[in-house]
Amino acid sequence: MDKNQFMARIQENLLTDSRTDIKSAAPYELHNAVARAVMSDIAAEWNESEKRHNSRRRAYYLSAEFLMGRAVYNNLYCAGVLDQAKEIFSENGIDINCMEETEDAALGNGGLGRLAACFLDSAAAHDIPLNGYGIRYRYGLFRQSISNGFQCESADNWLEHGDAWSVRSEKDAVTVEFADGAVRAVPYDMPIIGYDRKSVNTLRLWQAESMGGFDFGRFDDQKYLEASEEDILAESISDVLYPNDNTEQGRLLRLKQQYFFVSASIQDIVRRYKKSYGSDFSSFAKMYAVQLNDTHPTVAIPELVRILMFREGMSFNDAFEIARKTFDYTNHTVMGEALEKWDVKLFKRLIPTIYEIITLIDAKREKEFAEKGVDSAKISSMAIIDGNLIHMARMAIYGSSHINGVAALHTDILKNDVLKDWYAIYPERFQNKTNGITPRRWIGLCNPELSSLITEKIGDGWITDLDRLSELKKFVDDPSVIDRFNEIKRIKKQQLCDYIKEHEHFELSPDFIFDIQVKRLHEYKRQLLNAFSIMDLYFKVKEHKLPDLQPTAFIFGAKAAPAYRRAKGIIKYINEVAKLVNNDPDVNGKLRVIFVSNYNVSYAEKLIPAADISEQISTAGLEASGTGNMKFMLNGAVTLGTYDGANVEIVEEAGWENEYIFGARVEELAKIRPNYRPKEKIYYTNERVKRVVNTLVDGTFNDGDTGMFGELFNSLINGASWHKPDNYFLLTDLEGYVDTKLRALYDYKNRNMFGKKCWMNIANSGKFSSDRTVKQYAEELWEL
Ligand code: 26Q
Repeated sequence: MDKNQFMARIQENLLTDSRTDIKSAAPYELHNAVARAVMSDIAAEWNESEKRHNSRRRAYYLSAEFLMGRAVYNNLYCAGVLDQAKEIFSENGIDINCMEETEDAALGNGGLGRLAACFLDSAAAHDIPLNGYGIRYRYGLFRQSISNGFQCESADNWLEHGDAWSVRSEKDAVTVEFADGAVRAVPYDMPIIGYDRKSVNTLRLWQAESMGGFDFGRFDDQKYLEASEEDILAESISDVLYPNDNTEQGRLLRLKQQYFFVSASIQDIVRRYKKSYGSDFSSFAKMYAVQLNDTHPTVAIPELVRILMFREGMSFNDAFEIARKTFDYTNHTVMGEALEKWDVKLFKRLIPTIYEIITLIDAKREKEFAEKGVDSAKISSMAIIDGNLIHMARMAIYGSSHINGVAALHTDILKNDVLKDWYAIYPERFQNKTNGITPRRWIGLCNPELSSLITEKIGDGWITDLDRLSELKKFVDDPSVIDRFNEIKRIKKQQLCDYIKEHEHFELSPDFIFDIQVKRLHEYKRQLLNAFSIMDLYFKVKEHKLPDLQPTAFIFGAKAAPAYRRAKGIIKYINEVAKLVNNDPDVNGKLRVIFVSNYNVSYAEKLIPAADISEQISTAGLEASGTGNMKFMLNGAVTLGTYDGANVEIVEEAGWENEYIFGARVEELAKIRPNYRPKEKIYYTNERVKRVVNTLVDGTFNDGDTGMFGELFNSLINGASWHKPDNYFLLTDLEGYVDTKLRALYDYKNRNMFGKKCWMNIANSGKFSSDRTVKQYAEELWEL
């Protein structure tokens, strides 16, 4: 559509849907009018893509989370009409940024959900037939506000102004059966607009509704609440996203959510198969590949078996063979507390048939292992049904063709440690697929200034072929190019300052170094280590031990799971550090600390392009990959990080001289761990460490009498009933961390030298495009 048609469509939509016009419309009305204009513009291409993909082998991505973020700018950009939209808005005296007040689909917690969103974008941009299946949560990840330094949560009502980017497909609704009754699953389809309209794929999200609906009998008996009871119970299934990241919580409703969306999706895929290929299922695994995004959708394996057996009349063995060929499983974590295990009783109560099928699967496994000569102790220690628990990862491995880790180091840890027994039996099933991020959202859209510079230097092919960024290397010794990069970085910092001033009421200067740590709050990600390092710098600045330090702003953003007490204590601690530092006139010209509230995808798009230093400081071995690290790299920040997850590959690509790596490695920690006594060996003997750690308990700070800081102190020094002291090795790494951080801060003073490091990060970031990742999935797993 050209600009005039676009304008005409917007006007017509405003008039018919909102009875208004462009001059007097509210931001959300503008948003909806623009969205519907784009939707009608792409409608034919959307159908055409679906048809084209249906005639060949295709893949489905099953995920409990899709962290899509705001759709409007991305969709305008990928559909190639963003500039037109900007013109239309400015010609009418409207700031296109006004639509930032609306719609931001946070249907995911963090890395795993955002990865799913990046994969969908990449597949569509390269015409790879990949569709997503998930849950249409009524409320996404909670909104965070900070009150007196504490996190407060409120509901994320993302559908408040409607859902202009979805199409409800009533005709494809299916029934999902639970032992205590059935519910209706109604699909909402979102178009995934590939860059330059290469193809338009689909994200299908299921909403739970009641079968019967409103009960007029009860209403007539004046039982008004009971009349709606069935509706409320059914709808509760897709009500809210569980706000846990990397922890397992074996709740009934969570299991209901999983089976609900999985059963609906598998029924949908089977229906499609029958429509295209008839009732002979021998080609099912030839036509479809289904990727399980962690274990959350793993009931898909017994669910497909159930449907093939009880609806299509197949034998268990034949059905299971088809399932095994169809599914692949991605593991995203090595942390014990995140590995899903479900109570047998819960399963039996909710989905008894699925439980029966799992017993058949486990029996088959035992037989197969015995035939392979696995000893009987191993056969039982690897049980899918182990005592009163069902191990979802074990079922996922046994019932899949492939299992993959998400970075090279992570896959090695799976093979040699966490899943070594499984690797011994099925070495051919294990693969690595290093994560990636979509360059469209994570530079093209969020950093148009840097994108223009790159395009000026190497042309515009890089946005869908990110390896081409390596052509930037030849400009590294051209000071005028580095100067321009530095100028752009300053512009992005200024933009962030303006945003933070408006939203956090906090003033920051772009002359400061921006050192940023944004990610979910978790002990293993070690935001507390970062806060400790700032306290160490604070003491040094006060004692005039850091002459000519370049002023530095430490920026944090993180949500803590609402029930994760320690994580919430860490947020309070960071805010206490911020208060002390920012209000101390002896240091606040050199150091500033800010915790931004409600960190989400849209905030990330503003923070990441403004960073000089990217904090990636997880305990070695525990961050499976990380993907924020890649976003910072692509936008020209250096990594200050441990040798963990994809940081390992970032250093490999960019060169050691362009990153700041510190801390104990996986092998060292394995040696230290058995006899680690941080209190005796570090705390009592190292005054620098002691002074910083003591700020938790020596009255420097106030936790509002919650006891949170005392508990954090104890977790480090004394441990707890369920873990040893300092199990994330903050004390081990603190000094090396601060020293490395200082090296980076002093290096920054040489603006050309530091700018070159940033430039080399951009030039070497090609590997971390999710285009590369998705192509590897397509070729090496799905065989598309
Ligand atoms: C499980 C059961 C019940 C409730 C919640 C959960 C749950 C939810 C989300 C468990 C784990 C998650 C999320 C995990 C996650 O985001 N992992 C991250 O995945 C990224 C993409 O591969 C990696 O880059 C990160 O390193 C990894 O932490």
